[in-house]
Amino acid sequence: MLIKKLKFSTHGALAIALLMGISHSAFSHTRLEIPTVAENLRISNNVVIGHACGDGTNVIAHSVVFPDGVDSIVKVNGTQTADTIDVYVTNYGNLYQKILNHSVFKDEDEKHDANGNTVGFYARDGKSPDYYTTYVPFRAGAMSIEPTSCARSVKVSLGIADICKITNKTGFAEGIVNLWTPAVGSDYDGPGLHGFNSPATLTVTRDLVNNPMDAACGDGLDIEVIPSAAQLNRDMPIVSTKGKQIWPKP
Ligand SMILES: [Cu+2]
Repeated sequence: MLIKKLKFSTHGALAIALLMGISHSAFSHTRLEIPTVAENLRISNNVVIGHACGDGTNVIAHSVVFPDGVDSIVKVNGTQTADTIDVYVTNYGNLYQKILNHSVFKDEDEKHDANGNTVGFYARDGKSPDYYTTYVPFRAGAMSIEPTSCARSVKVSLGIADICKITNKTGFAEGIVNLWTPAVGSDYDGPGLHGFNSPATLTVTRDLVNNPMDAACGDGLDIEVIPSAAQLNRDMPIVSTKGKQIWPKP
């Protein structure tokens, strides 16, 4: 990509790109390799780290959270509802597993909730340079859309941090961390930062042949499930297997 060959910082290049009318998405924010999948299909996928925190920086740690479906925010056609995700998904919970891979980050682990369900993972002790694209593999289990519902798609928003320098929360800044989180009022919103309110998502589409919608559903409903602020505050930190919180610094 031409832009990548220029010796500007990501953000300098961004300003120029904006002047040229190029979408910011051309810079490969952190996203999923496969952002859309049919229901009832288990896939291996990757979080794709598109860049670090500017020229000369490395992503040295990476933290991922999936909405747990317990207190998650659920939206229907863009509007928040009191429904739980169970209204639209028959098997929500524990759908995601880390695929072990020490090629870039030497230490990793899943994050589990009180029921032992995987609600995220972290990878650390590595270096992903600003000019590299790094794949962090995980398995996305087969999601089943509730047949009696009118859901035609379910979009799962992730909370992700690409950490270039380990700080406490007050140290979050450009050049230090990229927070790809939904802005839901958690400590990890990152207002003003590069990835503000720009989470990676995985959209599951209904299999209309094998799981047809009732005619009364019309075009159907687009559902979103988003981690709550309380969950992000609980699950975004990287805690070592010995129980020590590594990021953010306490
Ligand atoms: Cu970006």
